[in-house]
Amino acid sequence: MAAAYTLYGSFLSAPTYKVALMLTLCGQAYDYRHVDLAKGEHKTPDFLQLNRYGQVPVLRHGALTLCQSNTILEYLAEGPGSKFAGSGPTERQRIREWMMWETDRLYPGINRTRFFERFAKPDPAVTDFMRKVGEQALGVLDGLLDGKRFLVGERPTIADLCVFGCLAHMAEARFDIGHWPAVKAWWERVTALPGFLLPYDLLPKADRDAA
Ligand SMILES: N[C@@H](CCC(=O)N[C@@H](CS)C(=O)NCC(=O)O)C(=O)O
Repeated sequence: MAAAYTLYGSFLSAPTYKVALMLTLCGQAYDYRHVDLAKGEHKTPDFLQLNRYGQVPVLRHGALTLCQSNTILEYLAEGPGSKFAGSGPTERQRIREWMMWETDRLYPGINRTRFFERFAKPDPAVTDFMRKVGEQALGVLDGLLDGKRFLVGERPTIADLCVFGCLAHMAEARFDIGHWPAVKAWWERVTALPGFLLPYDLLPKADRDAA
């Protein structure tokens, strides 16, 4: 029998990882469909029916087809992931602020730099520019995590899963987490959550049905 959720993504993709991590930490089984970005499978007419932006991830749940990883985290937090939703309107607002900031500053700084380092190899000045964006964002994150266990409140929320997912491949972009001690301490708290897995341990390289 098909699982309630089907995740379309790539094992190389940080936003795919965010959604897979959330589903896993919430104990939700999902069927997985590998989308080969190198072959352009995300730009085919069939895939564009799932995600008009031509990107992974996509999550299907019953009649709903969802894209944009951070909004998928919010969707899941309204259902089986309620323990990651934050409590009360103020915490939920702070969570949304973190997720907007991640999209605005952290994701480009870290994951564009990784894309340039690993795949695109543009003029080094381009990579250096994005690296500085990433370093600046990591400095902000480090300052705001100083003395705190998690980003919002006392418990992990989708803000932590969003920001962690964004940082998970930072070493591939040659960011050394040792330069940001509060980020490193928080990283260790997130990776200690029950059921936690790093991206390459979590995401398959081919289609996989839930057990
Ligand atoms: N804001 C989107 C970003 C998704 C994204 O950038 N996905 C990449 C893979 S990591 C992708 O599909 N890139 C192909 C493209 O944009 O054409 C999200 O969070 O879901």
